[in-house]
Amino acid sequence: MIAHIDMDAFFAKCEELRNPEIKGKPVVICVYTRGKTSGAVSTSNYRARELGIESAMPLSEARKKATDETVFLPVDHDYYRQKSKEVISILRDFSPEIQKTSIDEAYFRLETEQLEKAEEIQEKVRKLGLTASIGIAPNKFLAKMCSEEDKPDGLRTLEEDEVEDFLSGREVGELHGVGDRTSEKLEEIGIEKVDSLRKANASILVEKFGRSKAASLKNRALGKGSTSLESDRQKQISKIKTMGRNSKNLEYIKMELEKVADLLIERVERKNKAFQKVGLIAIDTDLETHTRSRSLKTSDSVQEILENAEELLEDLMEKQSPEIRRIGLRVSKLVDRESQTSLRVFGN
Ligand code: TTP
Ligand code: MG
Repeated sequence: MIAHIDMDAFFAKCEELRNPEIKGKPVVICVYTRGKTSGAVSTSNYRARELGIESAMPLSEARKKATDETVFLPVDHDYYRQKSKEVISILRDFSPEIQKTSIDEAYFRLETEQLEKAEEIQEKVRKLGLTASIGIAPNKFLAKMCSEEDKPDGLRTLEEDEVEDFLSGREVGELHGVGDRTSEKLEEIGIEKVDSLRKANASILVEKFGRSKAASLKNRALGKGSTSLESDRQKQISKIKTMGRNSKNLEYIKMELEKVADLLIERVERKNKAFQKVGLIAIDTDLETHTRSRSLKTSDSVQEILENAEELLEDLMEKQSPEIRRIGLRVSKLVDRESQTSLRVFGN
């Protein structure tokens, strides 16, 4: 079984923890843009949500809904990251395999005594002064949906034989991973409910979405999904591509390298990582692999990857001058990067 943990009103709870005097009041965490006059709501505690103040709302609107006792505070990512680490370290005592997916969410594997372990985790989180909701299910996307079911401080488990009931009657948009655009497109072909998606004609889905997306939609409706965790202890991220043509020409290879770097940095960003080592991988026309690497100060910059990789490439070409067929890049010694959540309020 896979478990998913999602902290409740995370940033707001963190602030309540260090400012006990605001506990019980509506609390709004803000990302300010110009001075303190404009910005957006990062999150709000449950009291503020009762007033209708929610994530991503413009501050001007939030202020209109606020009562006199409502507290507005600026985001402090460093502090929340610290608390996030404390939560993850609780999980480590219960699970060998953890995939952190954001500052307040993680998947983890629970092989035995799932319910007891989840309760213990929640208890330990409460002792930190925070609360978490946990979902336990046969795969990741169901676990994620379960963790949202009984928020806050909720615990929901779903057995294999309950999956169909759990999903049936829901709108397709309630399936984790099915966004507004996909829901709209499904509606265009007359599919609004999970039940109709489950029974939908495969060829119509393929025509509308392409083979791979159609399959993934169908699987979601059937409650099937991935159980593999990309452990956050992942050691490296790499990307390699076959060049347009085999070459010994430095400028040409550098051009291909830039494309690889663009793809690599996307992965690095998606995983919210920074790195301390850059490596070059070159496979020549005899299929021999050449590697070079270099340590650096913590970085998350594509420019830095490229500058270092180009020097490594120059060195390789100068010394061995192989005819290159495939070129790749690797970053390793990964560390967690600053959270990107503050950007999400602006829809990025
Ligand atoms: P969420 O887990 O979506 O929200 P939450 O933890 O505040 O509340 P819930 O109890 O519903 O889980 O996001 C985690 C943190 O990410 C949240 O505390 C603040 C931040 N965040 C933003 O900065 N912008 C956003 O648009 C959202 C949704 C979250
Ligand atoms: Mg949360």
